[in-house]
Amino acid sequence: MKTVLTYGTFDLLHIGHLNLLRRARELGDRLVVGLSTDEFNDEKGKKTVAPFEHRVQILQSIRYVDKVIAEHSWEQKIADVQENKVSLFVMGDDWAGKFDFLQQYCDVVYLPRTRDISTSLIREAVVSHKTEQIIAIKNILENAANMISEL
Ligand code: C2G
Repeated sequence: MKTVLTYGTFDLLHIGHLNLLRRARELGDRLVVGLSTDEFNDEKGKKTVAPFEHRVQILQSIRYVDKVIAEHSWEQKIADVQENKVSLFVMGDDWAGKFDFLQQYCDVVYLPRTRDISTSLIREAVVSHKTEQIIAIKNILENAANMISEL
């Protein structure tokens, strides 16, 4: 039984996350995901939209994910590898080299990130859509005010 381990925030789940989870799972027989808690994301300086409990349920419903554990700190990875009898640690290559210290406990692989998608891009798209809506409403109100003033 080859167990694969990966970590992440997985906020506003998107195809980049799914590609990573699928490829990680395909490298073994089961996939354990260390999911960053809201408190740990504060420590990472990462703002999230979905709370930890929602992100847990979403990950648990993905067919590639066999087990979700909480990621509370940077220091828990060695213990997680040992407790879960992990053979392979996988991360996207934006983390390349950062977790090579795990090589004395298991194999370490960095997979290419999926291009042109990220949680921040999604957030920006929502904000710009909202801005367009606000501008459209403002124009409608101005037109209405002009029509009323001409009555
Ligand atoms: N990812 C990807 N392609 C993207 C976006 C993300 O392959 N377009 C990968 C990342 O490389 C990471 C995983 O998806 O391996 C989860 O990404 P995040 O939720 O952003 O994880 P991060 O905040 O980087 O947390 O201890 C490690 C940290 O918890 C990693």
